[in-house]
Amino acid sequence: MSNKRKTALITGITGQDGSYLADFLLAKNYAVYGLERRSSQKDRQNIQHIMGKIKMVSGDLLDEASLVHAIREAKPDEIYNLAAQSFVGESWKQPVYTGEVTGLGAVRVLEAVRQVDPKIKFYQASSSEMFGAVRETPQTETTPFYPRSPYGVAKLYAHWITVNYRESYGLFAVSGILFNHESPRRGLEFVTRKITYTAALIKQRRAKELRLGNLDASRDWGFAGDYVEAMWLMMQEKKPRDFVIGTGETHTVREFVEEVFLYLGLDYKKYVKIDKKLLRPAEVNYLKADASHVQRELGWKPKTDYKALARLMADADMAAVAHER
Ligand code: NAP
Ligand code: F7E
Repeated sequence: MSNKRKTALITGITGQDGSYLADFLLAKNYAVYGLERRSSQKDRQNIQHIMGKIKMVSGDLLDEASLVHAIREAKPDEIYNLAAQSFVGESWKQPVYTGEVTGLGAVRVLEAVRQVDPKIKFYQASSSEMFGAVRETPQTETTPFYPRSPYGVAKLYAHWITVNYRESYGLFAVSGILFNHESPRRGLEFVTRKITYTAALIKQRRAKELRLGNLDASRDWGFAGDYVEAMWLMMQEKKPRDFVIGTGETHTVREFVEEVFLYLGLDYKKYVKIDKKLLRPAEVNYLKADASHVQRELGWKPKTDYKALARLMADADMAAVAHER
């Protein structure tokens, strides 16, 4: 077996998962390249702490040629395609753009892999949003898909094109069907982070209310730092296979709010206001993973439970809000 240092290229490195994956791969002694578009936020908040250890290459999922250049420059053994327009709510406002980036973006990376070096392994960030109006519970690798948003539809295209490139061209191309995973690096537009950040503002008397949409939706929430290990394990397999990654536990948005507010010594009922503008044209009501396959086959299971996740996010936002003062 060769001991050559492996190289990874991460698209979406400035986002939540990309930054945790970069931390994880650096600890495994990978050379890490990150694809960054010109318009990326220049403070690079999530990856500031590792800027001296990773290399950035310029590129955009909308621009096939830029992906070919980036792959030629990085010469990766593994590509993790994490870049996307990832906010479900926004996907109704920008359906075509979401299709271009989140859907067709994946085939652009796959085509670039095929052209530059078909031996490069490819990981696709598939999503539990593909299950949408769920056909069975809990959801497994064989549960039929029924996406309920332009985002979910775009992810389904990316998922199936990954399967097709594996079966048509023999690429090592895999999809991780990941259920919601959160962290202090989560964007403020997603519900868990919106809750922990606003609760911290309320606790420190800098906000008076938290406006939310549907409190009854249930999600299988895990910690992003745990989930990137599953992505890597999938890429170390002999044969490319897809896996469902989740905790197997589900909670409503209301339960998450209650958990966080209680932890901070607040009564959520005094602060939460329902804002109809935050309701979605179609909702995914209930998601719950059956992740027994990944546990059995790859030995992966989450280390952080729901309560610990809510608390670690609340603690981080209490510190962040105090620091902003
Ligand atoms: P995120 O924080 O929103 O990060 C998205 C990343 O994509 C950012 O780095 C962004 O870069 C990049 N990006 C957006 N448009 C791009 C384009 N046109 N070209 C190149 N890069 C572009 O998302 P995340 O939560 O880390 O999720 C990572 C991936 O997993 C996404 O594909 C998401 O859809 C998928 N996923 C997420 C979850 C979850 O619960 N977090 C679950 C299942 C699947 P900029 O800095 O330039 O904006
Ligand atoms: O919404 C409800 C909302 O935006 C969760 C992405 O990472 O995970 C994420 O998608 C639930 C929904 O995440 C607000 O209606 C109520 O039912 O945090 P979210 P998401 O839509 O589940 C999947 C797996 C991905 O792949 C995506 O990339 O919370 N909700 N009130 C709200 N949601 C938001 N954002 N804001 C609210 O005020």
